[in-house]
Amino acid sequence: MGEPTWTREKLQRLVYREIGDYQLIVVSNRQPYVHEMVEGKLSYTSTAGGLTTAIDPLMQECGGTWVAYGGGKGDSIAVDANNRIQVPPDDPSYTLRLVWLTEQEEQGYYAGFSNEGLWPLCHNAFIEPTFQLSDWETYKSVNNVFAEQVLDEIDGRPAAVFTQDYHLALLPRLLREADPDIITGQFWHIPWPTYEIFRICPWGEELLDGLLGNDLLGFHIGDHCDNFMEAAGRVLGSQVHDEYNLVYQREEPTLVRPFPISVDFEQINQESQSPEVTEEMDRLIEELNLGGKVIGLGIDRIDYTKGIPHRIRAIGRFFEKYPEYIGQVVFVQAGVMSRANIHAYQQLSDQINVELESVNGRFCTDDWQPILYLPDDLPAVTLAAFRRIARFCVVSSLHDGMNLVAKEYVASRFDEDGVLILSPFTGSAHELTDSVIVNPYATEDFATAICEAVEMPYEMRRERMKRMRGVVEENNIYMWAARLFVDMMQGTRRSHRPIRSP
Ligand code: GDG
Repeated sequence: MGEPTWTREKLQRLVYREIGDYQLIVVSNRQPYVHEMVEGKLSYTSTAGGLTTAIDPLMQECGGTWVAYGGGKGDSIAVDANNRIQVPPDDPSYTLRLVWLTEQEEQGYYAGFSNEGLWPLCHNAFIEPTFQLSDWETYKSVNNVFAEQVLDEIDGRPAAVFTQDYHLALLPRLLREADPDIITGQFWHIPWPTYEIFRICPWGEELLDGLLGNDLLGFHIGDHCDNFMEAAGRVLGSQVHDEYNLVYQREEPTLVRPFPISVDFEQINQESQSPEVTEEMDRLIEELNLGGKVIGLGIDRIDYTKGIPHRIRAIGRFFEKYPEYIGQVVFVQAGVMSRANIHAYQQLSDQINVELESVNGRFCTDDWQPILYLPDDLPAVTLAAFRRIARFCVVSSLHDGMNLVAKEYVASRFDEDGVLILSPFTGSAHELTDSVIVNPYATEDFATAICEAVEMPYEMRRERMKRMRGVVEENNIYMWAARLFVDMMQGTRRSHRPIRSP
């Protein structure tokens, strides 16, 4: 018998038991809800991306405060005098506290050091990282701004701070120096590179030392933990105990463990059965002329790590190799543009357009287009409808910490149909072994994999989808949160501190 499935209620009970008098503070760059002024009226949107998908349901259950950068035009109007607002706006259950940054700070810390430096450094996508001293200085000062805000929120009370991602690598050390009693945990949502790559970073020592201010540091998979521990040992000379996953820096331990992130299986499963989704399916099939066709689907933030040009090339090759499918298969590529002010992303956009023109130009007929490209922030109901319409979903990342799109597709297929084509360079490929796994660089194999997905008999699709659904149902977001939470609260340093009972 496997471990029983984790639910919101079970997680809530666990948090209640473990948290005692500690307040839970989540810190991330991106806020879960952005406020905008539309025609003089305040409105909000929930932000796209893996982080919000994973942490928002956790905070809705646990309460506490989420500290994040307020980047929306309506944010300063929405908050109270202490820069706080209760969210989700429609059914408030936790506090969002916003941090304000100047344009220059956002440029240097976010676009610069985080996304032109760390992001390409951590992903094997052959985009050269750029490291500018001024960006690094801004990154350090913004991490200090976050630390001040978090300490102000804590106000000397017992607190557990759960930091997200690569924008805030220096925060845990700053918190620890200010108050060694704060419990610190961090989850790194992207891969950690090998030592050979990591040492490219001119400020690698400071980054590692910052992260080793954590009691607990989580990555998606064991390989990333191993890479991190090796870097700590070789760059910083920290003591590394591989057998216990412990790194000692300044004579204090950090537990480094894999926690494969996931999705809210049950919610996606339920939502995808709603009448709204069925209506949306009918609308899309009608409007996009998809009736009677086999539909393939990609949903991605438009990012060079997601292998979108590789996917389009493979679709082109598929129609070349299997011309009997011309007019029969339509590939829908959806997804939201991101980081559009960074040169590498503008180049990617141009490259996608060139690849699209090449495939659509070659194969288009009077009433059929092989690839429909919808680079918009599509509403959740539309994405849910596409997942149900799609016979197969393609995730072709060149490198990806986990990839939630793959798990969302599986969770939404309550009909137990559908094929997932998945890159081996994703964290998800470690769990979703019943997908069709294919190297996105191997165009020929990729085209064959698409054909395999199109032709896979119903019984086989069903068996494989059933097994994958079992995996995602079991290893859901609540299990991820529960394991992280327990390790953070009961970590090695924590053991000598009293747990205050509720
Ligand atoms: C990072 C790591 C890791 C996409 N387009 C739209 C939209 N989405 C949603 C998807 C999914 C999320 O965004 C993307 O999550 P991923 O996991 O695929 O990727 P990253 O954003 O790169 O996330 C990744 C993740 O953190 C969590 O740790 O898995 O490896 O890179 O939920 O459905 N949502 C909406 N409109 C869109 O157009 N509303």
